[in-house]
Amino acid sequence: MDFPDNPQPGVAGRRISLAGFTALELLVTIAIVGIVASLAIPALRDFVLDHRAIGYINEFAAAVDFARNEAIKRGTPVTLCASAAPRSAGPGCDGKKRWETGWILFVDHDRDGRPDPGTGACLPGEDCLLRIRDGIDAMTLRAGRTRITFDSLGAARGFNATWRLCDERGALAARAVILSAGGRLRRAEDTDGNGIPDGGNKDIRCPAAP
Ligand SMILES: [Ca+2]
Ligand SMILES: [Ca+2]
Repeated sequence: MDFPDNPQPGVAGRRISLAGFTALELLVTIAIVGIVASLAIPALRDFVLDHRAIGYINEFAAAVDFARNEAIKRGTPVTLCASAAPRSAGPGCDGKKRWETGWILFVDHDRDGRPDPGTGACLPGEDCLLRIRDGIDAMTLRAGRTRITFDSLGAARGFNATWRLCDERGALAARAVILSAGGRLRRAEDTDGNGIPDGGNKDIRCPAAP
């Protein structure tokens, strides 16, 4: 078999050159992707966590508003409380301040913080469950109170408190809402400008591990 004297050196040379160029391109691309990812991933993580936290605190605020409005509309006390097993049969307030486990919202005629058994049809004079919220992972919602009971005028005397929502980022990314005795909920502000919302004139604090 005859072999050519010159087995197309130009082609082989181009291949080596092409392969080298491709490898270099690949390295540069990987480096750029790495830099972009190192910048983008924390921002994306913050975006996702912020979105989740805002959605959850808004949902809590909506539940507080709903409880207050129902108390006024029905002319009877309504209670919102933390519950560790909100979907259990006959759920109740668990007496803990860990609202992230879930909550229940119910007509509470005798203001005792217990959804007393009734027909379930919300008949006049009986307690009944109005809303349930399941627990949430990887965040904490804590307050100095285990429940809020609105009276028929929409006031929450004796139940004013600050609810602190924290995730893995700690107090600097935390959110908080404050309930007045008058029954109004407002967002906690950062009055001293250190990036941490304030409740009761001092920075709120987050649990060590959500
Ligand atoms: Ca009751
Ligand atoms: Ca502050």
